[in-house]
Amino acid sequence: MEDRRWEIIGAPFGLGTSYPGTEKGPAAIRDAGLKRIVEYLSSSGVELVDGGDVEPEASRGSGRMPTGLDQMMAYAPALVKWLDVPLEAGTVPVVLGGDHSISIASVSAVIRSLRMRNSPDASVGLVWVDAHPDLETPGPESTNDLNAMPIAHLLGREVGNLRDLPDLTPTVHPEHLVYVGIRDVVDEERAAIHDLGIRCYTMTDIERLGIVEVCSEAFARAAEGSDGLVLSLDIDALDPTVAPGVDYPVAGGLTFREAMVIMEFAHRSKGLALVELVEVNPEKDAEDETSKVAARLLHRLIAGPVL
Ligand SMILES: [Mn+2]
Repeated sequence: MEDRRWEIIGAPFGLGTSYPGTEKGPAAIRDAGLKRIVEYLSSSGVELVDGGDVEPEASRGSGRMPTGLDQMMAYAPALVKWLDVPLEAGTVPVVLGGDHSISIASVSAVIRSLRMRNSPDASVGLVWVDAHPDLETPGPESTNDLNAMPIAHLLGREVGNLRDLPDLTPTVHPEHLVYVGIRDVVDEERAAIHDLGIRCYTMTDIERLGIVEVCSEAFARAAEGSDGLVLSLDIDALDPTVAPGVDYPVAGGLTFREAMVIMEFAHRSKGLALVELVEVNPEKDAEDETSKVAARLLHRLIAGPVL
């Protein structure tokens, strides 16, 4: 993919989680190596720019449940609008979270753009790499944090009144969604995954099949019948010994090597439309280790396989 263009875009929105810190993710990842990577790669001929941050205006602690709903209602149109520009130009945005609720806007932006450029019923393929399915809906069983709900919204379920915003009405078809790395699932999510027939590669599947086979199947499945591909990587998919700076660490996650393979597969995907790396929390990190891991993974994504 020698002719591909990339644009880094920070989405320092951390209001969809009860823990402070993920809003500092973009700055921490840049400082932990991404800045140097952008300089190095762009000086060696890669079409790569850092487009800066899309700052939220809202603040924490006010508004309706789930946590961050009103703040996302205010932020999503701004992020969608910002992403429209590179998407229209065929540039691949690399979005730095922020908490995972930003996908509500970023994935919607991709679907809107595909529909404007291709056909009105164009659809997106989504590879969601995460310890959690993020398929909760508001209710007594839920954490009621918006970052546990982006997939519920994207599949068309009711999450507050997010669907009132015209930017956020497009949906992902369940057959175009593939989970990788899942290992912490609540009852509501288990039922939805089974009811909707969502393809899900748990950590046990990765152990059984190997990461190369899982990626071959996952990227092919998400691409099949869809018009563009999104890779959404929650850094908590990695094992907490590798990436400790997250809000909900779950033991038994991806190795660094496995995450590198995922990045190489994304690099090679023909229809790659957008990549996001979310949930780095510098306040919970140990000596910026998680930010460094994120920067190294983004390097591999953009530079591609070593040979
Ligand atoms: Mn997530």
